[in-house]
Amino acid sequence: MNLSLLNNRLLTALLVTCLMSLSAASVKADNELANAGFETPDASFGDTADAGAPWDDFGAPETRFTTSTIARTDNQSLKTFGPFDFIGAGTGATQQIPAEENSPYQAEIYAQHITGDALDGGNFGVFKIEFLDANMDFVGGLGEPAGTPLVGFNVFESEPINSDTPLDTWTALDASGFSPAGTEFVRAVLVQVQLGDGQDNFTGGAIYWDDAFVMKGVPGDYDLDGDTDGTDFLVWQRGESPDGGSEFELDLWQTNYGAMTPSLAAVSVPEPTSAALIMLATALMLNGSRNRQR
Ligand SMILES: [Ca+2]
Ligand SMILES: [Ca+2]
Ligand SMILES: [Ca+2]
Repeated sequence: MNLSLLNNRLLTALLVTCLMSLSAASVKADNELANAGFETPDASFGDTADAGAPWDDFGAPETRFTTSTIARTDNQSLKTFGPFDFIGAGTGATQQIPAEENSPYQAEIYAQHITGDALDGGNFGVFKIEFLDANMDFVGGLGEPAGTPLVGFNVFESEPINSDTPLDTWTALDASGFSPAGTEFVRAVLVQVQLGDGQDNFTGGAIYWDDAFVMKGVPGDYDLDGDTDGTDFLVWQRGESPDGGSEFELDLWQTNYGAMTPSLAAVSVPEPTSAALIMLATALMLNGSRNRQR
């Protein structure tokens, strides 16, 4: 085979790769949650007491869910408030999806409270993920909960939204975590807790939620930031990954070095067009240097 034909084939292959990466990069996110933006049911004619299937509501009977025109994306978000039971119970919504064991899961939601209905007292909300086995029981095992679980154990919980959180702005709540052995499902949970004094007083505030996100991340991503890079090696070395210091995890890291979850690849580095241009430029340089060698 002559060299220029080989080079042409190389160029063609690289171009195809570039185009494939372009189309892959422009697809947003493998979010595994359905109705993640709370766009259904349509609440344009008023409140609804439904969080929107396949989300399941929970909380006291006084709980109300309201799809709101305060939305981060599209037309609606989910609003939680109450329950007005004076005992500080939680109210919120859950959704569970199939999951794989021993895997990183990226989980996030956006939340805000607003001027005029701000969270006060000790009232707060959190987002979390819980890993369940085939019987829908909580799975014990790897990882430590980031906070005190409100529902079950082996829960990965975000920082709270509370009276310290800036008003009138969407704040990302991250609840990423590792699934233990035996995991069959991951359950996303958003919860608001309204405290009372046990009698007839309660403090106030509502929370708006939008754009929940759960997806399986890349193996070897031990700091759960969506990529597998040098920082993850350091986390593994310090023994802070689920099975830190193990050969198994080192192999996983090596095999997946440079990998990135599709969602992050879509929204962050590298710019797809510049990546394609760099690859094309590299191909042309290779082509040029080979031609000169002849
Ligand atoms: Ca929305
Ligand atoms: Ca990482
Ligand atoms: Ca990183």
